Amino acid sequence: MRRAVCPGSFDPVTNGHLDVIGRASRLFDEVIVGVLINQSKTGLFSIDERIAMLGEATSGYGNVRIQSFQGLLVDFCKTVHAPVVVKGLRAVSDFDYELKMAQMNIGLAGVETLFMPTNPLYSYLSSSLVKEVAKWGGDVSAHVPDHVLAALRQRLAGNGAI
Ligand code: COD
Repeated sequence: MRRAVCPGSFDPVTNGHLDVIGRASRLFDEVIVGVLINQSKTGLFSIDERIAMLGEATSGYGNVRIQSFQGLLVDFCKTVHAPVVVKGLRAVSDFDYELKMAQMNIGLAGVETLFMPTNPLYSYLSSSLVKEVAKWGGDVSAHVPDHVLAALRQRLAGNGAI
């Protein structure tokens, strides 16, 4: 079975992430979306909330599983028996950082990285930007699925941001 991991923070999942996950799901038998548990960073959404949002957004694919992980990505890849990581590349600035991680990951454990050029529709999109715009009441409805938009509105209203 050809299996790949799409890793990230997904706080929250955007249409840019989903484009890469969807394209990976057509190339591999199974795609495991790995949600990083980062102890040193508090997100807007909990890990369970991110997993639930990803699960709903990818329920139509049939071959996509969502799992959280802690520690090194290469160890997670080993645990789920995936020799390949798929990453989206938005810009040259992404490439600089991603290349170093890819080289480290192959050196550490022989885990390969496949880079997918981002869909130009989403090349400027990041979870941070979506949160920033939503926080100040900007319209992010074109950038996230409807259920993520609803969760953002609810969370930010709860924070007194909108
Ligand atoms: N278009 C296309 N792709 C996109 C877009 C977009 N608009 N936005 C995001 N992506 C893709 C990118 O490939 C990105 O890498 C991925 O989605 C996840 O994005 P985020 O922002 O949710 O997640 P990050 O960048 O915070 O995730 C970083 C990792 C979790 C992948 C990384 O920190 C990691 O591997 N950590 C584990 C610890 C480890 O192994 N460290 C050593 C690395 S050598």
